[in-house]
Amino acid sequence: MTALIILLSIALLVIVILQISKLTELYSRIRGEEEVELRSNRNQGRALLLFMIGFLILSVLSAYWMKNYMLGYGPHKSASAHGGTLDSLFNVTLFFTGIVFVLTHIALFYLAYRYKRVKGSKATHWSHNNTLEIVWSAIPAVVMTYLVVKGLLAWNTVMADIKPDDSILEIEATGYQFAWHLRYPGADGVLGARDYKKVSADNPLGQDWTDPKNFDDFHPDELWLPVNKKVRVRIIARDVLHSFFLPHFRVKMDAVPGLPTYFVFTPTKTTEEYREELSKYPEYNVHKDPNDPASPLLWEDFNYELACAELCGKSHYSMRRIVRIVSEDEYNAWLAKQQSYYQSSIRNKDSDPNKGKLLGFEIKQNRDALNFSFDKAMVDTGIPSAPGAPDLKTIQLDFVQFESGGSALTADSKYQLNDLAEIMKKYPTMRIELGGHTDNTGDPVINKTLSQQRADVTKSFLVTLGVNASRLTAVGYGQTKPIDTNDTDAGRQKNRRTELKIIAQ
Ligand SMILES: [Cu+2]
Repeated sequence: MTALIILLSIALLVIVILQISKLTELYSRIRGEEEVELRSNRNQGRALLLFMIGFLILSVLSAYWMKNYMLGYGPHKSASAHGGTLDSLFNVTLFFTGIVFVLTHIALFYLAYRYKRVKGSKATHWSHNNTLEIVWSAIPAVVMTYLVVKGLLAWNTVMADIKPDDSILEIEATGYQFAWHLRYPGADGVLGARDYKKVSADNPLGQDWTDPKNFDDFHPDELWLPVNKKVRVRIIARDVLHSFFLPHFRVKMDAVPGLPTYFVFTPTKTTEEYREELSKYPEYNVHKDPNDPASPLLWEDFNYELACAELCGKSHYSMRRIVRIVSEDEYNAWLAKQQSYYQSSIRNKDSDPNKGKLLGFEIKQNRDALNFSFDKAMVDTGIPSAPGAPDLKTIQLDFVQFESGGSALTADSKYQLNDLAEIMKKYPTMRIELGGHTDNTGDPVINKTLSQQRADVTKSFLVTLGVNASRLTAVGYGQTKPIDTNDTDAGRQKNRRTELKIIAQ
């Protein structure tokens, strides 16, 4: 319906214009051609003047009207340390181009009015004027030099890389069609190595799993940064050109396939502080959905965002990611919740080159777990508080293992035995029993002998680590004390174990 009305209006307008031009033709035939032309010149000159005044006033008014929505003005002062430099550079440029904008428009329309054709007047031919040439070459040259020098100085400040003694957080953003894949360095503070040849379905960034620095790297959905901390972002593209854009921080850098780039910046305003600033402006005190008074106000709903500033394909818009600037404490709490990509998605899968090997971080996790068990056991009274309550004085040595069928310790067993020796030093009066256990496959007598040999080997190893033999008792229980069913593989595996019992504290 609307379309039909628009079409009809256009048709009517065309008819009106045709009729007017017909009228003018008739009129000029009556009044004489020249007279009509002069009159039309006069009218057009005046119309151009009117247009100029309206246009200039509206240009200024619309900028004023929109000022609280524009980056750099109102609540949108830069939220990064370097942003102010760029904003002031922008304002200086705006000042000069603003003057040129107003002057050229006045000249354009006023001259069209002033030098309209008048009866009897004749144009003068004016071929050259040295003074004018000098003036309109020199003024722009001086202004341009000033802008370029100021811009260069700003560029050098903004684009400076980190200094060797800077304390920074280095993260990585990889652009691909159509998202930003973020990577954080984890507890070691260093991003692990990557190689594009290793990119696969379960390794989207091509991380090299033989590099231990990759073990704690994690891939969050949102970009969280602590306020007032210098951040260096490594920017990478996996397919086409993208552009890493944080408008509120005046950060923008292209992500170029095959050419890693970076940007260093320091966020200076938390998300909360930015919202608070927005809340002071009426523009941001309206509901997100104007028809729903239950929807949040615009300032409450505000979040910083990471966008892609390169039109990279049809789903380009979906590259948006939320950015949160938080206090140091909130940041650390968030960090503690993040899971390493390697540990949650790769570890001990077929694609893990370290499958079956004990890694440094696991040795540490095992040590922490063993210490925790002892801490609990040493404060325990030994009297079970409830029937079926776990016996805290009995601790499984899950990482003390033997070559299959024999009594030789596997190479990785030394880690947990070392930890145990340390604990024995910490509690010098403690005495323990080392118990060897098997599952029920094979002959019970042979099983008992094997478990005794294994317990003895464990004891001897601890003695070589400096634990007095009198504090250690080795007992082979064979298959007599299963802790799980012997009917399944998993159950049998649990039953084959080395267990220690605290006999005296
Ligand atoms: Cu993109």
